[in-house]
Amino acid sequence: MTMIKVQDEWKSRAKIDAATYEEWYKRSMDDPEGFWKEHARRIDWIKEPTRIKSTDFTYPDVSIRWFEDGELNVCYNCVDRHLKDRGDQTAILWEADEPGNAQHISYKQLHEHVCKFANVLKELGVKKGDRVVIYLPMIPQAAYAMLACARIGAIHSVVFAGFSPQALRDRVNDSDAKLVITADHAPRGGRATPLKKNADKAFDGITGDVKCLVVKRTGDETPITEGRDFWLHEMEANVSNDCPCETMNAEDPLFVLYTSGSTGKPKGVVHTSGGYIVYTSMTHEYVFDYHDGDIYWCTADVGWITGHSYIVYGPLANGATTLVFESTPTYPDASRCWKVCEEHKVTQFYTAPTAIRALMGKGRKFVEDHDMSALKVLGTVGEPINPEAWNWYYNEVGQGRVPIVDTYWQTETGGIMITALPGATDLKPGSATKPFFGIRPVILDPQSGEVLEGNGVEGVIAIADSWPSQMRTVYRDHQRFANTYFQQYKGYYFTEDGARRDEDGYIWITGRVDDVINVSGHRMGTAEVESALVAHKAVSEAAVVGFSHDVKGQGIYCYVTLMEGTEPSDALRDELVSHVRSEIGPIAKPDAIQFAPDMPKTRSGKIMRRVLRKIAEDKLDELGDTSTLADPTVVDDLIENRQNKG
Ligand code: 6R9
Repeated sequence: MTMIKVQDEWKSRAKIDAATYEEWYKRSMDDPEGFWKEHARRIDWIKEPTRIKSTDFTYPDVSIRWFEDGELNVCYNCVDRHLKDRGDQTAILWEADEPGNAQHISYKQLHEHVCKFANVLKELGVKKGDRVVIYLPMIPQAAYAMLACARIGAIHSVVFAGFSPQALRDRVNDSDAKLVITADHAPRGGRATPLKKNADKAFDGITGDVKCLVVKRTGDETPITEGRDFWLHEMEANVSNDCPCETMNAEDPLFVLYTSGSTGKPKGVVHTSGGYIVYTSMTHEYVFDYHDGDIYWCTADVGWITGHSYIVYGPLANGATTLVFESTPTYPDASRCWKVCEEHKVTQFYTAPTAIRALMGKGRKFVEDHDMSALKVLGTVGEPINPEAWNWYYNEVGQGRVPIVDTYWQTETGGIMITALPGATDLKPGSATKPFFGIRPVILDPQSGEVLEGNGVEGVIAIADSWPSQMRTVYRDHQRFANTYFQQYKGYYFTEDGARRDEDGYIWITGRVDDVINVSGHRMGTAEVESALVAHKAVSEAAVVGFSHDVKGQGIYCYVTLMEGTEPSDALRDELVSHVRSEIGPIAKPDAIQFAPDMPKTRSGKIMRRVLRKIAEDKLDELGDTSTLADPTVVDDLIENRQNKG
């Protein structure tokens, strides 16, 4: 297996070399209290914490608290504390959908925008502890809105702007939000989504007195409901640009973010203030080797955890310049990312394997001829990266002179857990490599739950002890939190990912072991797609599985049993595809729908998903034992009627 050694230049520039990594990692394991007490000082506390770590993974009484007697304000740390030394430095570099329209927002300007935004929230009746849903495209106001909530102690819940009205409505209702913040339109890739109209559809089923604050993005015609909807620019004209920061306890919630699991509705993942900001700022600095003056770009959307931790909170807490990108990597063509890197002299570029594969597929002509000499670190996140994509990223984008950090983590973990450090870790294409400080990964035997010690082992990956940015609970459902992550393997946080540790102690993530699929780096519960399908009047039963897809990583394959008397047809197939799209959003669009008169069920009535997965993958010689099926002949029909996966 190829090993790419740390180059001298990476080492000489980096804040952490191999010896420092070893030393700090050992200390973080031997003395977590001391280690985190010291590193918590990277944050400005109103009251510095004396109680550092109070965590217990014992099922069912799981409880996780960090820095619990500390007081701080996260917005202060991301904005105000930088005014003295870098007030005129760019905080947010906004690259709009149409090329050539970049805007630089300095820390001073950021402060003013955030204060005004916070005062508008107050005018609308938002108070400490209230929930605010943010449904915005990638515009600076998305960051202002998040920071304004943090400033006054409101809990934000960002809903990805690509989600449907139905998904928005569920999240507003589940979190009992007081306010929805949206924009008139959301331009992306040259086309504008009427976002406010989507929000209006969601409002049709929103229970309770919820107001709507609207950001004017394009200025195109937009319906406004008197008394419920308010324009941000109108309200901002009448508020002061001074707004004090609320004093928050370290364990006060900062935000809720909904994410898919294997069962039921998406879970509201709760992150709190102190531990989250300590850990995200620290990982941002060391994983990307961020130095003053760098221009850092993460292409994620603020609707996902990567956008929260590594576009907004981590970078801004470090006083960084963070690039906010409204467009797509292929608009107007596949050279967009490299043009932006060249124009803004981007030093760190962080994206997902699906984007890398899509760009690789367009050919090298789009990468060539761009001066990306400012680049110092490339990052990837969201799913396992295949070695071909890794090598292309390394050789074509990085010209073989820039390290790649493959960062493994989850919505639940708040920040990066397994990753290389640019000046410290020799690289292996496809491996996330080593744990970050404070992370104690274990590989468990999936059946027995036993810890597989030593190297050259494969199983599932769990974490043996807490770290500061770990999620604290599922919003309003602590039992579900304990059951989901701590019940199966007692004493561990279970990631629901498979992994192996190779002969050199390097960790390779092999993918989800539950019913979550990963489509273009977006997490999706197969159960969610199934429940959207059965909500259609023609469908009696549905089973959804993932299959390998060249660009998206995984695609969505649906088996659908129709109601008695309903005839299968291509028109119905199209209708079901658009039905799922409108229930969940475009990212959940099925790649194939197969009408299945019967499902392969065990005698106890459980659908044998293993068989469905193999059929969708065309791996017919790997079906395994089907003799325990109630009716094994069902399988032949399924094989015969396999669908083209488009
Ligand atoms: C940050 C984020 C989490 C799931 C996770 C795993 C997969 C993320 C990965 C990776 C292999 C990496 N995943 N990073 N797999 N290598 N570097 O993506 O959060 O949306 O919650 O997804 O993504 O399967 O369990 P989230």
